[in-house]
This record gives sequence, structure tokens and C-alpha cells, in this order.
Amino acid sequence: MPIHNEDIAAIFEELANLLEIENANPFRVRAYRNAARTVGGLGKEVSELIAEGKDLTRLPGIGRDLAAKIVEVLETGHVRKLNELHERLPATLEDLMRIPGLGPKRVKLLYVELGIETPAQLAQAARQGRLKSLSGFGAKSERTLLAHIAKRRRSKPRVARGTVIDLAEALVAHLKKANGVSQVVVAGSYRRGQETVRDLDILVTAEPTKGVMERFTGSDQVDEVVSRGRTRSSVILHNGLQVDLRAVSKDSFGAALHYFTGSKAHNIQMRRLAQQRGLKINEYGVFKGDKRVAGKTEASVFRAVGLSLIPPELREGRGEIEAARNKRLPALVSWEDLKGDLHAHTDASDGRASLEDMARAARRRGLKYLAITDHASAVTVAHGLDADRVLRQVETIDELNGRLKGFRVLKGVEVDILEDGRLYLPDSVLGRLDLVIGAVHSGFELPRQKQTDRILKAMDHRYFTLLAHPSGRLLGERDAYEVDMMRVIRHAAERGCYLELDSQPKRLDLDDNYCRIARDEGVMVCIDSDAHSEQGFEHLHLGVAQARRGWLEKRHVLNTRPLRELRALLKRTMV
Ligand code: DGT
Ligand code: CA
Ligand code: CA
Repeated sequence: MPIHNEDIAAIFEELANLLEIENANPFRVRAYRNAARTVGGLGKEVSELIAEGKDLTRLPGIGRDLAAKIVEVLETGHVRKLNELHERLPATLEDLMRIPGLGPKRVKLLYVELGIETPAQLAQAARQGRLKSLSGFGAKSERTLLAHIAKRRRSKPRVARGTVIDLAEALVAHLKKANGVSQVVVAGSYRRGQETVRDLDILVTAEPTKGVMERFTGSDQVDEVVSRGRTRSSVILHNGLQVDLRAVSKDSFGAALHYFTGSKAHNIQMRRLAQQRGLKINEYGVFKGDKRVAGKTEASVFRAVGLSLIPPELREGRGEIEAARNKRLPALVSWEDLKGDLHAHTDASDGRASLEDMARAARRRGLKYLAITDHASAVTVAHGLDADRVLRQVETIDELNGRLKGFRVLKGVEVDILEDGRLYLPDSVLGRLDLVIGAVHSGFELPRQKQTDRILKAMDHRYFTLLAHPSGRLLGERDAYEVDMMRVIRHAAERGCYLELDSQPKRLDLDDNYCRIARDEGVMVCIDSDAHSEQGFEHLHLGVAQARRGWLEKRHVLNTRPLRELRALLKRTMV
């Protein structure tokens, strides 16, 4: 990947900052800082100067040592000296340095005197009034620092991945049309399928890169161009989302894709594994000494360290490398594995489409069955069904099933779990249904013990099949209610009932961690759309991504079962 002057300057600047924190010779610190300014201010790429045979030591402030470091950056993408410093000092000090009013001197005080390494720790210390003890800090600086940190956080809120998918795909399509482009991939947390993303990290290969950079910064989605370079540009879209675009060379595309897909925790573990094998891994490739041994494809990067390709959703440093080493990577569930959907609404309650339109939409998606589970609720959900209307819907479904070929509509209900753990509908009605989804729609503020008991009691109900959106959280809007989820999961295992993974973009509930725990505890998860319209089935893709992040295989997911097996599994709960 071609290296920009800005990249070299940033490395020298960081070197200077960290050296200053380490009390290095002030002349050396100044030398790096001057070099950063020189390189950053050149009208021409250093790589071109070298290609033209120019002597770098002729540049102001660049001696033999610095010239050698510039060459080192150009050849390897980094400087050994900086890596050494990173081993001794936390990398997050750079984040502190970027806060207005904090330079290396003050960061050093914070770090050495108070052990502060991150902006979050700084904010906490400021809130507790602990900065005042340092010379040069007072109540006023505590307030301004807090304001800066808060502002930075506000400027980069995390957004639900589901709300940016269309945008990301449109951008990719837009960039693919640029001159000279061959590959365009969104990396980062987005590619890992994380439920929320802070920004989008797009990688492209293009020769030359000019066309794609122009097309990117000129897109009509763009509100503000933060930076524009030959290999790197950064923009803010109208909706406030930041997008970074990097152009990398074809030969190191796999290594760059791996690096920028992350996660950081995964990358660190991969680097350690490479070291153990006498290799070095970075965004340019896998190296043995100076020789590049892999990097063109992601598979080649993994192969070089003795692993098979780890799916992006697993790359969180949560045991995936170990699993790959032992050849025990899970065969993750995929969209194609889904046979049906057990949670959908119609215009009989708060949905927008008729029963028949919902069924036909599900069939168009390739599903074989769909459970209609309108709300049965006293007050909490608008247009909840009462017992009579549920029974009338049962008849309508029987009639529709008589007409639909190769598809089955199942009779269900999403029934409120009352605060005392009873279900809102009587057994005489619940007993007529194929499945019963229980849901908490009220009493979110119950204390943990009460909330847990309430849910366990509902699960004990003879007709209870599936716990809807088990934590009740709404991303960016509402926290999960207090509940002992471990007990809920274990109780589901004992009772032989199931937990839902609701695929609504703001729910994605169960989360990935609890999916994995459910798997370990032997509880099957059902990936549901909770569709309220014909388009709502699209969200199943989000649920599948979340399930994959939770290490779920096909066998762990209830609705991968063909109808006959599913029926047996649903009946099992009806003791
Ligand atoms: P986000 O943006 O907070 O939703 O999460 P990511 O994972 O997309 O994070 P981002 O955008 O800061 O960086 C993209 C990837 O680049 C990240 O997953 C791993 C890699 N990366 C970034 N900074 C570092 C670093 O300091 N060390 C290592 N090893 N990798 C990094
Ligand atoms: Ca990102
Ligand atoms: Ca980023």
C-alpha cells in the first residue's frame, strides 16, 4: 500500500510525543517533531523523491537516522522504534493527546501521577475532582476537559448496524463504478456484523486511486469532507456517520482487509500467534524477516499462521483463534439454513399487512412456514387481540392453509407476561395454538429478583414455547431490564422451551454473548423477524449475523428445522 507523507508525519509526531513522555533527550524529541513538519509539508510524496534518486538528508532537519526511518516506514509501513515504545506505554495515550489542551507534558503528568491512560479514565478523574492535585490543573481545566470529552463522544455516537446497511450497500455500489476499481469491501465492526457501528471503514483496490477518491468525496451522501488523500479519505455523511476510505494495493488486500476488519483484540492475538511462529503480521502482509509470505487474500494470511479462515463475525478475541488452531471452528448458521419464521404480526394487531400478504411475502423469501403471532395484550400494545379475536384468527389461518401450496401458516400469539408471571390469555385459547410466545411489555422497572421470577413462572406455563426478545433492550433507546439471564437460560433448558433472537434492528435480542451461553447450556434459539410488514422479513439477515456472532450453528437454531421436526419440538413443551 503506498504510504503517504501524512502517514510518515503522524508516525514521527507520535514518536516525539511518546519519547517526551519517557523523558528522552529533548533534542531528539524536537528532531522528530521537526521531521514530522518537514515531511508533512512537502509538496511531493517522499516515495517519489526516493524513486527519483533524491537524497533525503538534503531536506531540512532530516539526518541519516531520520532518512533511514523514512525508508523503513515506506518499506514496512511502520517504525521499529515506535513499536518498542508501544510495548512500554499504552497506545491510548495518543487518544489523550488529541484532546484539546492536552499535550505530551500534561498527558505525562496524568499518566505518571494518576495512572490515567484513556479519555474515559480522564473523565472519571475530572468528575471526582482528582486532577486539581496536579500542577497546572485546576477546577476550570477539569470542567473544560470534561466538556471536550463529552463533545467528542457526542460527535461519534454508535448507530444500529441495521439502520446503515442500505446506505453502506449504496456506497459500495457507487464506488464500484469508479474508474480503475476492482474490489470494494466494508470492513470494521460492520463486517463483523456488530449490532452497532461507530463508523464505516471501506477498503478498495484501484489503479489509479484518483477516480475512486473523487467519486467517494463527491458522493451526494457526503456532508463534509474531513480529509482527502491519494490513498485515504474521510467524510461525514448527511446522517452524521463518518466513513473512511482506504485504497490498498492488490498484493496486500487480504492483509489490509484482515487488519481493518479487526477487531483490535483479534488482531493483537493474531500478531502474538505470528510472533510465536517467527512471523510478523501487519496491514501490508505476513512477513518472515523482510520477505513477504502472505497477504493477497485473507485466507493466505490465516494460512500463513497455520489457521483456516475465521469468519469475520467470530473475530472478537473470544477464543476463535484457539478454536481454529484445534480445528474446532463452528460451522455457523447461515440465511440459507432458515426454513421459517416464528414471529410476525398482521393488521389484526399492530402490523401493516394482511395475514395472507404476510404469508405470501414469507414464501417469496424462500421460507416454508410462518407463525402469525399477533399481540394479545390488555393495554400495553395498541390493538392487542382478545380471546375471541385470537380464536377467529385461528379459523382464518385454517382456511388460508387450505389454499396455500408448499407453505404452512402456524397459529401463534405473542402474549403478555403479566407482572405476576401469568399469561394474558386463558389456557382454553392458548391450547388451540401451535406455539405461544411470551413477552414482557410492561413492568420494565421491576427489581431483578421479581423480574426473573416473573419470567421463570411464565416459562413454567404448560403452553409456553418461546421467550420473545428476552432482555427488552432497544438499542440507543432503552436498556435491558434487570434480570438474571443465566437463570432464565438454565430454566429454559430444564423446561424445554426456547429463547428468541428478535431480528428487529433496534432489538437484536438475545445479544451475541447470551446466544453463546444458550448454546453452551443446550437451549435452542429461534431467529425471528418480528415482521410488522411484508418488508420486515429482510431483518432476518441481521438476526443471522447476530447468531453467527454468538457461535450458533444450524443445529442450535430452532427455525432451521423442517416443519415436521419443528412440530415435534414445539409439542415437546406441551406436557
Ligand atoms: P467501531 O468503529 O467502533 O464500530 O469498531 P471497529 O472495529 O470498526 O473499529 P475502528 O473503526 O476503530 O477500526 C477498524 C479496525 O482497524 C479495527 O477493528 C481493527 C483495526 N485497528 C484499528 N486501530 C487498531 C489498533 O490500534 N491496533 C490494532 N491491532 N488494530 C487496530
Ligand atoms: Ca469502524
Ligand atoms: Ca474507522
